[in-house]
Formats: sequence, structure tokens, C-alpha cells
Amino acid sequence: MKGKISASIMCADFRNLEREVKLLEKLGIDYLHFDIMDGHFVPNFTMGPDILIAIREITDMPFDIHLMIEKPENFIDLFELKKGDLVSVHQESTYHLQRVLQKIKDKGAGTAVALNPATPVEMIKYVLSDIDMILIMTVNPGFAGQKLVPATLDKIQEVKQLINLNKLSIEIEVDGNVSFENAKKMRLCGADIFVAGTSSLFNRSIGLEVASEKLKNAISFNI
Ligand code: S6P
Ligand code: MG
Repeated sequence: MKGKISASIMCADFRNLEREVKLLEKLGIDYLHFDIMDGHFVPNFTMGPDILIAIREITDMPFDIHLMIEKPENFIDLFELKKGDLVSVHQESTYHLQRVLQKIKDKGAGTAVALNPATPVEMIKYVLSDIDMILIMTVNPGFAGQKLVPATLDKIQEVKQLINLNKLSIEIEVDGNVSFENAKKMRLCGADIFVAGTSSLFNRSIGLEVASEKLKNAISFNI
């Protein structure tokens, strides 16, 4: 399977969101990545459920919803989920990880656990059968435009080995400073889905069309 791209909407042009979403769809981008923040789990705010409802009306692209909120179980019902969507909750954000994953599954979407750079992979050992994806944060969550935390490359390899060893069908997503150069390295380590922000797709100096081609070239090889 070739690598897939999830476009980080917090890095899109908010004044021209409809135009950008339609262009992303035309360029064959695989997912729209929505960063939902609460000002507690991470020191920032971005978008809320209403923006997702509005964007649903203009595209059939699947949503990749990254919840950076405390106690996500209290907010899942605010989101209208569809088959093919993915919802990531942070391991660090809830006492009852399996319960919230089950809740997402019951609503028909794919499930994922996100891990901060400092969180060991062992923390999700007992929910591996409940998830479709592991989101490896390659920066500390909260902001676009940060530098890669290098140790997270080892974590991608570790997760890939765990998946292969146990013959699991879980995809690996990487999020944070996925530049053209880092994306290739991450792909070689085992990443499947690449969250594309200011380091690649939304690098305004080259434009969406050229950036999308460049990123596809960087990750379009089988591993
Ligand atoms: C950050 C968030 C991310 C960013 C993305 C930005 O907390 O989870 O999804 O939007 O990482 O990408 P970049 O290329 O600016 O680092
Ligand atoms: Mg994100």
C-alpha cells in the first residue's frame, strides 16, 4: 500500500476554506485532518464541531478527527461521524481509554489512539484489538510549525515492528513537521498516513498543487 495524505485543515486558508477543500479533493488527498483543541489538554484553540458540519456539506472526503481535549468521552456525541472517518483520542487525555474507543466504534467511525512524544508504546498494549490506527505525534501537540522530536522516528519503527509481529491490521499516522524530507524518513520507518501542514502541503511559497505532487513523490513507495 502506498502512503496516504491527511491535510491539516488548521493550516488551510480560513478565509477561503471552501475553495481549499475542493482543491484538496481534486488533488486526490486522502483525508481532511481536523485538530480539535480545548485549551486544557493543549495550550491552544482551533476548530469545533460546527466547522466539520459545514465542511461535510461541500465534500465527501473522509474526516480524520484528532481530539486534543481532556475527557474526550464527554464530547464524542457532538460529532456527526460517518463510516470511513477516523477519530483519534490521546492516551493521556482519559482514564477510560477503552470505553471511549468503544463509543467511537459504536458511532460507526474508525478508532485511533494518539501518543505524545514522551508516551511509551506500552501504554496501548491492551487496546490494540480496539483500534484501526495509531497516531504518533512527532511534535508536542498544540501548534503547527514546530520542529520534529527526533526520538519519535524510533517510535514509528517500534510500532511498525509490533504491528508486524502480531499480524495486526493497524495503520500508523504521523503528525507534526511532516516535511518532504521527514516524510520520506517516516515512510521508511513504517508510517502509512501523513498529516500535512505548514511543512509541506500548506507551504505557501510553492502552492497546494506543487506541494501535493512533491509530498506524494516523497511517500509513494511500498514498504
Ligand atoms: C498540532 C496538530 C497538527 C498540526 C500539524 C501541522 O498539534 O495536531 O495536526 O496541524 O502537525 O503541521 P506542521 O507541518 O505545521 O508541523
Ligand atoms: Mg493533528
